[in-house]
Amino acid sequence: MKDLAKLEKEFQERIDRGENIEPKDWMPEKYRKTHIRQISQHAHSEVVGMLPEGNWITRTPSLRRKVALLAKIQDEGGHGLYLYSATETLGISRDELYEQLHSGRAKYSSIFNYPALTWADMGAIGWLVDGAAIINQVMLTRTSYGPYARAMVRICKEESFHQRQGYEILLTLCRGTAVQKAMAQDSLNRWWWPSLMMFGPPDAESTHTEQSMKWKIKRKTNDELRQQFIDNTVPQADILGIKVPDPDLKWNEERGHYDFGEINWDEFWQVVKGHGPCNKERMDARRKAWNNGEWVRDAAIAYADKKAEKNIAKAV
Ligand code: BYC
Repeated sequence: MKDLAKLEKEFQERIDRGENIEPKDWMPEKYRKTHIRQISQHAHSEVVGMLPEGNWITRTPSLRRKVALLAKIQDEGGHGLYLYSATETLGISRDELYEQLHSGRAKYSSIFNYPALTWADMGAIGWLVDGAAIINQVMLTRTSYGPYARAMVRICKEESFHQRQGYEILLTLCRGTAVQKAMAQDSLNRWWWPSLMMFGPPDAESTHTEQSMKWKIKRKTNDELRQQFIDNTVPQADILGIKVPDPDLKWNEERGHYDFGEINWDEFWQVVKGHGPCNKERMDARRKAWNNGEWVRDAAIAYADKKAEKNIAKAV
């Protein structure tokens, strides 16, 4: 049997050559655990992320908006399912993953602990939240773990529709009445800073970035992706004619990037630790959905058992 150091060296060489790692390949235990953590957090984020928008399905301003919002939310449920499947390839069951979420042990993206107060928030979530997600996830289409990278390709295509539908909601409001434009500005004011926090803590405080970059789980750091998001998004706000709520935001000719103000990291950690405006509401909603769905799971299992019994009877 090869010793561990040799296996680890060969594993790193495969990563350095740009090879994908597949479920049956040997991998260091920490690589497996890091993926279970990251992919399942991502799956939970998709599923919890359905809640702030689900809240607006019955209150869309038109049938056309309702159809698009329903499709977007359904996509998010689908993303959660691909990602739970990708996580299962690492040897953990879906029940265990759900249990981690419902018991509060698993994290999900901080952004979904903020309330969606007005219709403009459906625009801001699509534009900013999905916009931030795309920047992060395009990088993840080249992540080193095959099932995660492949799931990301499809997810990114769908996210780009989500981002456009959000931007178009805001474009319509910004071309509407003064009250509608003010509603768009108010939603940008509330969602801007939490969107920047989605990329995670500054590089200097990030616990996982260094190792994740070596293993090509992450291809760019939290700060690099955050900067990319700001550079892409500020000109889009200019087109809408609304103002990013950051007095220190300024184009820096020398750096070729926008300089921006201090992010409130205390607020970020408060939200991550469960003390954000909607943490309790989101977890209560998830647990309620899980408990209410028990009869559906039982019926599906009973049906599958009955079918298996019939197949066995036919075979013997
Ligand atoms: N919120 O060492 P770091 C979406 C945690 S959903 C909460 O930098 P890492 C969508 C981090 O987990 C988008 N926690 O970590 C859905 C770690 O704690 P643990 C979701 C955060 O993993 C519906 C600690 O802070 N996208 O697209 O190297 C509608 C230290 O951080 C957050 C993904 O999940 C946060 N924002 O980097 C619309 C993408 N940030 O685990 C849209 C996949 C950090 O040690 N994930 N933490 O207890 C990633 O790319 C990386 O996990 C992150 C963080 C960049 C998020």
